[in-house]
Amino acid sequence: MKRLLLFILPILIIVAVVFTISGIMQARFTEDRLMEDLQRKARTVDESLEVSARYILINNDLRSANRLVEGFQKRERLQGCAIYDKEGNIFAITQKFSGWKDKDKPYLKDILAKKAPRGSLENFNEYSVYSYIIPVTDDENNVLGMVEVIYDTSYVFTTLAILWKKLSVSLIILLVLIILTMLLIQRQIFTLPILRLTEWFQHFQRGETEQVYSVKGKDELGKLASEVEQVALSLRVARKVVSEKATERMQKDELWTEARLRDLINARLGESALIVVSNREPYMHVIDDITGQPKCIRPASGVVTAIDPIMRSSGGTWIAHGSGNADRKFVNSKDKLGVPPGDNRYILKRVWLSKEEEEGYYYGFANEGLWPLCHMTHTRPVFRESDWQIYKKVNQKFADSVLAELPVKNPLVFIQDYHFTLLAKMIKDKRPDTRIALFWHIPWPNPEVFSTCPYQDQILEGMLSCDLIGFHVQGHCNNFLETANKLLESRVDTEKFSVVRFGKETFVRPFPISVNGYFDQSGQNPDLAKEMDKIKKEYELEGKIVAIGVDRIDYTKGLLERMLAVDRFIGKNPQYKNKFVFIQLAAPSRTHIKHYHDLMNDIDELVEKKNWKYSEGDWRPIIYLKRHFSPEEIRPYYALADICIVSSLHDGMNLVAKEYVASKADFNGVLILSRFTGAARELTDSVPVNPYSIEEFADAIKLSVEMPPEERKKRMENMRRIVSENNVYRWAGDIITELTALKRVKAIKT
Ligand code: ADQ
Repeated sequence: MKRLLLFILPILIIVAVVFTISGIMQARFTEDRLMEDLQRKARTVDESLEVSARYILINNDLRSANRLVEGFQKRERLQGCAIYDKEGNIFAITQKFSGWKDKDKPYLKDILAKKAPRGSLENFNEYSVYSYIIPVTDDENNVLGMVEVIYDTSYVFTTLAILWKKLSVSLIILLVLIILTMLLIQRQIFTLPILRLTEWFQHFQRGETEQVYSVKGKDELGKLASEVEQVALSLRVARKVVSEKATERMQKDELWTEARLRDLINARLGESALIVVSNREPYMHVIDDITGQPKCIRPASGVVTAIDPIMRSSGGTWIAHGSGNADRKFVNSKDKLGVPPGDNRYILKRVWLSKEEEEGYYYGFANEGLWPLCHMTHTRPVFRESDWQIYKKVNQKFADSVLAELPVKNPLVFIQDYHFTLLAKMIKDKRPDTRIALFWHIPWPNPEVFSTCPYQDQILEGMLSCDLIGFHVQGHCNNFLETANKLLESRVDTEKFSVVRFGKETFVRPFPISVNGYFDQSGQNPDLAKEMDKIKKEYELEGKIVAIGVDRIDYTKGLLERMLAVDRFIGKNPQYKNKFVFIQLAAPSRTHIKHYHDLMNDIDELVEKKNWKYSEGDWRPIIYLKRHFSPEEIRPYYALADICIVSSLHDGMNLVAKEYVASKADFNGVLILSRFTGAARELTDSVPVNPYSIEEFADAIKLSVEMPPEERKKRMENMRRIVSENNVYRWAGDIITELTALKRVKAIKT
């Protein structure tokens, strides 16, 4: 609109100026013409009166004089006539102009002396009048007097005012016509073609290249569209070549790396891009409390930790809730931005939720309902109808956001977690051709427990719209298959590990999630070594045995049990007073939920109590660092810790256990791992622990502290081999391979 105004405004100004100048000229011309007419008329009338005036003045005939001047009284316009004697005194005058007598007229003497007529504009009362006077002489040319004709000139100005009014109306009509014409031209020449081009781009982006959406033509737009098609064709060819080369390389590579995953994705997905959906976003913009400036952080979340490296290697789009308080400042008009910041490897599309939606869907149904339902920690799930309604609404919101991104060919969506149990169905309702995988990051309970959920049918139906559902371990898969078998009308194929419902088959598979292999080695990374030294100095760790815990503050993570076990370990083994330190890095999470809030207070109190109990000089057995740490900040803690404690009461996998193993480049570390984590199935060289038994837990700490170096090394070597082989690239590769293979099976069937 601003640009249009810039274009139209100069034209309007030019037209208005030209029109006004010509108007002024026309008015002047009219005024001159009218005045000339008036003068001519006055002169003629005056001259015609001269003979009668001569007679009147010679005979001093007042009666005839009055009759003559009163002839003007009846006229419509203001007109008058005056007869003067040879002294310049009024002899007779029209009644209307009786006041004219008193007017000072110095010019009369001049007329009498020179015997020459005179015309001039004069003021009379509030009127402007034109007076024309001629001298009256006898046959010998002696002056007898004068005769004057007076005309009102106001009609000249009235005529001019009417003229200006007409000109102004014409100017306004002209300007309006120009604006309308311009708008019409602008719409025809710019807006419509741009709209057509934008629409064409949108279809083209999704791969809809049919004739219906074509803008092909000989005009400029057609040429532009044709150029874009050429670029797209080149890209397609390049992708094909990349895809073939990737397939070749894949057959050679052994260990899963970021490059190998990229090759797999290129080979399997070809032109279609991966779309990932999760609740938590991988990069969040928040206002820094101290500086007041926006900053970008990586949220403390296992899902983010796992998916980010996959997206970095595959590109594509990650759709998530924009929950940072500065998030809106960093997105484009389509709510998207390139991430990681400064090294844009994939697109993050943010979905906005109102406070009410976040409360009902995230804090309410997902985290007070499904989270405790799926974790066996004896925390009662809360199911509120209002939360469920909002949960459905938010799932639909995400489904709409996904549908807007789906390409025409081979759409592939990878959904994360329990926040989106209904999403697959909502997507398939509109786009049944979409291949959808759902990964369930938390445990799946047994059918008896799940049957307490009032919305069990809708949740299972929603999930079974997926083509593939992944859990961390076989046990969770079995629980799910059993749940579907018992609670829903469906057929479970125990050989293929699939559920068939209304002819739709969903495969259920274990995919143990992991981290991205080896982390930086402290010896090779001077920055890491420097950070470790800094931490050791700050907390006086030199010469001490250091154990570490890294968690979101969640009742499933067994944080209280861990503090009690440390307490018991020192109580049972006082020789480790002053020699053993446990550091807990703890990120506050879901703090709006009362249970989490209370847990934070309980941990604060317990740490305070236990530290007070043992404190000797500066030594405290527990260092509790309650805040969010970046992955780079966590790394030196992993690297310096002799022991890592993971004591979850129930956990789908637990990535902290794997991160610790991946960080121990010197093999000098012991992992204490709860039996109730998915990770315990793989990391069998950890020291297993039942966090419910504080006694056993304390003994496990002692065992770890006193473990001989050779045994530590051997156990860590084994665990590192497992983590490096079964890394997150393999996890993603397995899921993508499985999902794309499913499609081939279907294609053969049909
Ligand atoms: P979580 O329970 O969130 O997720 P977990 O596996 O414990 O995941 O990983 C937590 C992640 O957060 C780790 O990457 C860790 O480094 C990071 N983190 C922990 N404390 C932090 C802190 N104070 N500051 C910053 N970062 C911190 C769910 C399931 C798990 C499953 C994962 C992945 O509950 O069982 O392993 O998903 O599938």
